Amino acid sequence: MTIPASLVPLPPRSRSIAPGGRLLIVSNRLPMTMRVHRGTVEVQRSSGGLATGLHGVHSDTGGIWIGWPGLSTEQAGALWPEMQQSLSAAGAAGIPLSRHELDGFYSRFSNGALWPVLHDRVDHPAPDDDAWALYRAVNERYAEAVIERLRPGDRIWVHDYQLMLVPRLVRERCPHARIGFFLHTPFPDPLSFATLLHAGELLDGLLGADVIGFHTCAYARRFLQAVSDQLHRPIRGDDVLVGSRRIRVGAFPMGIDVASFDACAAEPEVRVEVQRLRGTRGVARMLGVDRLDYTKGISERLLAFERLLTRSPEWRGRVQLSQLAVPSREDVRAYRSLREHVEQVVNRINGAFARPGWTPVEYRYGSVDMTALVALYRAADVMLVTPIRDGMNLVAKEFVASRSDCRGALVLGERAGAAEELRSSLLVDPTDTDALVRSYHTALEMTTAEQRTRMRGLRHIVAGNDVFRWAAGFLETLDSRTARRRALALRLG
Ligand code: ADQ
Repeated sequence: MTIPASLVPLPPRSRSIAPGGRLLIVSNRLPMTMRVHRGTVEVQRSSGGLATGLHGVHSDTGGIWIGWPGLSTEQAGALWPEMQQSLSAAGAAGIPLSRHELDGFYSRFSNGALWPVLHDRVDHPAPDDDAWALYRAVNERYAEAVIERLRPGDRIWVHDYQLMLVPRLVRERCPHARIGFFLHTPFPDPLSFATLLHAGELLDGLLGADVIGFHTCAYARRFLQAVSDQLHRPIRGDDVLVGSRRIRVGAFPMGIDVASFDACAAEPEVRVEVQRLRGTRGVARMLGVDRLDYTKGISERLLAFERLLTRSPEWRGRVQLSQLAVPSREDVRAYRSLREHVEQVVNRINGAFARPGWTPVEYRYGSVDMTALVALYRAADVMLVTPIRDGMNLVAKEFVASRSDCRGALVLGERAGAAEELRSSLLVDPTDTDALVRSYHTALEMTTAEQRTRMRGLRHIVAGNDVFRWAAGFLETLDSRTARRRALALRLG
């Protein structure tokens, strides 16, 4: 099979999202978290990238967001109906999941088996039959929730690796539905993907969609190769042929809410916090901000920092690495081990090099709000975004959007999806410790003139493709692909 060279990112045609029908968004988690407090239900809205990007089209079209509300059925207990009512008022529908289902579907299959393979790690434990059965059953539950609410003319947009069977399950029952799917992770080498038990069923699950989107052209190409190798489906240009259907596979690089970061960076509270953070003059600040995940390269980054201090004593007392790690998937063993490992390395570096008035690594395990995050980005001289593999990595884009002062240097791992766009960062192989150390030196010694030139280039790219354009671009492609079907559905009522 020849993979077309024409898999270029599809540029969105406009900022506005065409009124192409109601949007049913389907994601593992809802953009709000429910909590039971003193016998009543509380709803907390999330401001994550996906929620921000899709908020407009969701509310403008009277859409429904379908997903898990963050509470097991055991935790919700008798309050589940009340919770569903609050969600419904907010344009959402909650999928009830028990602790057992969450353990099998989410922790063991999605995060224990599928996530590592999608990041090209083949040393993963094989999923057990029970975990796969629960993944299937929960995907069926999501599909059922979509089918129950589907009306003629609706669009369905399914998100991410937890729900790869949903497009096929909906298609089987609703052959004329208009379905898009977006994968937020990388798509790996087809041979890595083939090591996963049930790889073929997962690929086939995705082929229920009309449009399948990835962050980069490379992921889209690998997906087409996997479909050709494993399912022997014909490929024409960027399309997969399944019977009479043509499925569009394309790159839609996700952006962030650039205007919000830019505006936040100008807030007086941020300025005050930046002054405080910069503290001691003459100490350069390096920064890492990540979910605590083994794909983010946190240990490798710390080891390179240790090597910098060991081999270049002139930096001792003159540089500090601030690492912020947001807790993640603590019920999966690999994540608990990673947390212990990172803490050990931090303690070892601080134990070996700290002196009165200077701590080499400042490590924080927790989440911060947007004001604190933007202040950290603004106070940094060097931003380290060095994942081993990453679908996109929005932190790199957030850093750039926060730097209206055009200062600071970005060290970016070449295997993050963002590296396809952010070419004027300092690109580095995140697994090569010496290369990382060299990039730290280059970043720390970069002149302000060079920082400005590079940052201008980066800001141009980030501003040109924000999260609203990303959503509009994907939905416009889905609309143009399915326009005839929509017209027919509306005529037939
Ligand atoms: P993640 O791997 O979670 O998601 P990433 O792109 O790294 O996503 O973004 C993480 C988000 O969490 C950023 O918005 C960042 O600001 C925030 N964050 C991180 N640490 C934080 C902290 N301590 N406190 C507060 N906020 C923090 C997946 C894929 C990515 C892909 C995204 C979007 O793995 O590759 O970019 O989805 O598609």
